[in-house]
Amino acid sequence: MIFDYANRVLKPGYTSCMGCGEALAMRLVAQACGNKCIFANATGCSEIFTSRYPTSSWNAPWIHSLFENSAAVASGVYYALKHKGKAGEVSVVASGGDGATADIGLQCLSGAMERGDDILYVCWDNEAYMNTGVQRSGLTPLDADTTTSPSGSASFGNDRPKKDLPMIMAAHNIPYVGIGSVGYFREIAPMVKRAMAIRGPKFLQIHVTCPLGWRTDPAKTVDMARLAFECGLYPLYEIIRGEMKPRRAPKEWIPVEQYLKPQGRFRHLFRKADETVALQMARIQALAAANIRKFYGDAAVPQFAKDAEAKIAEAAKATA
Ligand SMILES: Cc1ncc(C[n+]2csc(CCOP(=O)(O)OP(=O)(O)O)c2C)c(N)n1
Ligand code: SF4
Ligand SMILES: [Mg+2]
Repeated sequence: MIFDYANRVLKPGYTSCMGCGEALAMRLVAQACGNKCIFANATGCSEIFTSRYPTSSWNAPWIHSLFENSAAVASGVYYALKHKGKAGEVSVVASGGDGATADIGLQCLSGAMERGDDILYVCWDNEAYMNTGVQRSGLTPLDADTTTSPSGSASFGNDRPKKDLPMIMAAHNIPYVGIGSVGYFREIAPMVKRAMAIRGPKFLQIHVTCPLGWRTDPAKTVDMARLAFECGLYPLYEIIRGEMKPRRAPKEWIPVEQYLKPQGRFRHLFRKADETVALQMARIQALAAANIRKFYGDAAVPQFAKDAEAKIAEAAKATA
């Protein structure tokens, strides 16, 4: 059974948008953690849609923290439990969106991981500050159109590649780092269970489709997240006690266009077909190629991705 409907930790009635990947992931993570758990939740969509005053969907102790400090709040709860001799009995889970985690809360998160606090931190990565109207975060992908990285005649949108947050977390030498996806939602609960079986600091990042910010069909939430993995732009893996375990590769790697085209945030890349756009698309394809090579070796990189890398190298030579 993947879901115990009779004993839900996150109960129905929350007010997320239709097809919200963050809500699906949160429901599965909460259920896998169980209600012998104390949750600290940074502000952001997940906090807002589960706790609309005066109601709450939480069937477990839950604390609303500030935007930047859910990891510090979770650490405080852990030390209080430890002081009372209950640290092994009740687990502590902190969470936040990509903005809360990779940008504004990174210092609190780093501190908790460095101290070795026995908490699980979960980042809901929908790739922008969605709750306040789709602003760019450090986890927004290259060329995504957001309100603070708008595409237009002078710009292809967000001009920086996504920050590699999981590797920043791995650099803290913590015993568990995991990257999951709502595209493979059945794998989320087992990942949480593997993490929770380990004492010490644990970090889980889940790729969650946001139909509002990505401008995608709410019925395609799972499909979209799958395409992100299948094109190589969103690698999925676990690092357990230092051992890297990439998710098994898809049967075939697909070109990044198949993932980007159905999304309104990348529509500007498909409006016209000239050399500038082709080069930009090659840049994105090259990011996917680098990911595939990093986790599965050079032989796994498909020819079309190698061609994109060659195109970029050629363009760089021409401008040198
Ligand atoms: C210090 C501070 N700055 C800004 C805000 C406003 N704010 C609340 S939620 C939010 C965006 C959250 O983005 P993210 O963490 O990615 O979560 P999402 O809504 O995308 O799930 C912002 C900017 C705040 N609450 N506190
Ligand atoms: S804006 Fe996005 S993340 Fe927020 S509730 Fe809607 S679909 Fe979910
Ligand atoms: Mg976000």
